[in-house]
Amino acid sequence: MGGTTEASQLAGALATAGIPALFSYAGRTETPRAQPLPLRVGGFGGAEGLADFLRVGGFTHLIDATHPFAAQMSRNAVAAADATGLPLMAFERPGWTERPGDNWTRVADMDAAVAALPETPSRVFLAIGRQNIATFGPKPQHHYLLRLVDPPSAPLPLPDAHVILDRGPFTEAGDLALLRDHAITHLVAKNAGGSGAEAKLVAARARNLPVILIDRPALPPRPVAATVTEVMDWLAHPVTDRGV
Ligand code: 3Y8
Ligand code: NAP
Repeated sequence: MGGTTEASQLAGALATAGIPALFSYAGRTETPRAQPLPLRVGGFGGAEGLADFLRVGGFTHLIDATHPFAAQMSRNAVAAADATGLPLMAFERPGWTERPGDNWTRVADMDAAVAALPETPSRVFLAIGRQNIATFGPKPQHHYLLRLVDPPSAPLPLPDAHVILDRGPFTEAGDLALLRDHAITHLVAKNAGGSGAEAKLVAARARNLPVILIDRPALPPRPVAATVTEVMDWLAHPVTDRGV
């Protein structure tokens, strides 16, 4: 199950190794990146739907290479692996850690991020995508810069918002220019980790901007790999070989 830079890297490795695999997107974006594997797009219909899909498809392994904030999908993957007895591996990048020069306020969730914003009207780069914009409705006094993958399909729930359309991975130079050109005073971001979304944090550090960083949602215990090699090794050695 894909949708991240890491999933795309893994797709390449699987294709190169000639390992039969199916790449799954939720269908959140209009034109998702092509993959060197057969694709399927759309939900499975909950954990049970995923379990049925895995049984019927004759799959031998389930890899959850979705995003750290794709919590529902990851929970369903654990439930479906339990229900089918299929071995599951999560492929997840480590979270970002604070560096000298960072000015971070770490918060537990989206509501805490709203609370962490000042009352004084400010200029906020709300770099969390589309799904949680309405959460920031209680602080309409700010100017919000929104970066979306696709044009919004409905009016935005914030009175003072500017939308730019862009699909990552992003660059430090590009995000530095964005913060400068939009005179951003605050950055709100998820602790996604990985390289594709990190540029904005590096740019915020360079401009001494405060960052409100949202911690990842808690997930059930599951095996986690942090590199393509770890996943490929796991695939190559069936569970019985490792006695686990
Ligand atoms: C549909 C597939 C690849 C994967 C690229 C990564 C990097 C670029 C950075 C900012 C933050 C954000 C958002 C972001 C990044 C990568 C990765 C990553 C963040 C695509 C993709 C799909 C999605 C879904 C989309 C969400 C949204 C989140 C935008 C493709 C491009 C903000 C996450 O409009 C919507 O409904 C968008 C929804 C989930 C979060 C949200 O709540 O809005 N990703 N992003 C996948 C599917 O259908 O299954 O279209 O090509 C993939 C990527 N987005 O292969 O190169 O690995 O993280 N994605 C965040 O980090 O906060 C942008 O702007 O700085
Ligand atoms: P989510 O909230 O955890 O999942 C909601 C539902 O979407 C799931 O229950 C499942 O529907 C469906 N779904 C999610 N990922 C899927 C996949 N890869 N293949 C098939 N169905 C999927 O998910 P999300 O946070 O919206 O993320 C959706 C996609 O965007 C994922 O591919 C994820 O990797 C990618 N992404 C998300 C973020 C983020 O910030 N959340 C960032 C970058 C990329 P059913 O219950 O019907 O099966």
